[in-house]
Amino acid sequence: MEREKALDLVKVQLTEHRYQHTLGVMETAITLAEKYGADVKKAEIAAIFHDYAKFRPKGEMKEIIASKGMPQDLLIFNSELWHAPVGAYLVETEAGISDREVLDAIRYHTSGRSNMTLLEKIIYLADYIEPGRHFPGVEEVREMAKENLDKALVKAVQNTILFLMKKNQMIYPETFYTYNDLIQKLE
Ligand code: DGI
Ligand code: FE
Ligand code: FE
Ligand code: FE
Repeated sequence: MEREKALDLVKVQLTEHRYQHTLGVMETAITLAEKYGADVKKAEIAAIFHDYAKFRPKGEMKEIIASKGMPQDLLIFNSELWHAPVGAYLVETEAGISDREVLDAIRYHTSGRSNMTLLEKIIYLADYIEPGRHFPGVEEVREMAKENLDKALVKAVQNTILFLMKKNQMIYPETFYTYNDLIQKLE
C-alpha cells in the first residue's frame, strides 16, 4: 500500500495528536530500518498502522479479543495493552494488510515478545523514541539507538517496566518475556 493511502486510512481513526505521533514513528522507523537493514517499506506501513485501534471503544476491543482467538489473559490486564493485538486484527480485516511480519509488528508493539524479529524491534523502539516523546530517559535511549538496537531496546523495556511498577500497575507476562529474552541474548 502507498504511504498516502495508508495515512488517509489511519488519520480518520486517530486524534490529531496521535496522528502526529504516528508520523514521528513512521520517520523514526524508516531511519532505523535503513540503519539496521530491515525492509523499509514494511517498517513504514507497520509504523503508520501501529496505533490504528488506539481509540476503539473498550467493549469492541474486548469482543474481538474474546472471539478472535487472542490470548484471553489480556482481558485481566490494563486495557492499554488491547489496541496492539486488536489493531493487528483490524488492520488486516479493515485495511486489507495481509503481510504477516507487518501484522506481527503491530501486534507486539506494546508488550514485545520473546524472539522479536528485526521489524518488531524497530517498531517497538520507534514508538518509544519518536521525536514527539518527552518522558524521562528517552534521550538516552535515542542516543543508544544510534549505536546498538538491542541495547536501546532493553533500556526502553526496562524503563517501561519500572514506570509501570512505580504506578503499582500489573506487568503483562509477555513484557517480562521480552525483557528476559533480550537480557539473555545481550553479550
Ligand atoms: O500506544 P502508545 O501510547 O503509542 O504506546 P504503547 O502502545 O507502547 O503503550 C501503551 C501503554 O501500554 C503505555 O501507557 C504503557 C502500557 N503498557 C506497556 N506494557 C505494559 C503496559 N501496561 C501494563 N499494565 N502492563 C504492561 O506490560
Ligand atoms: Fe500503541
Ligand atoms: Fe511502545
Ligand atoms: Fe504508538
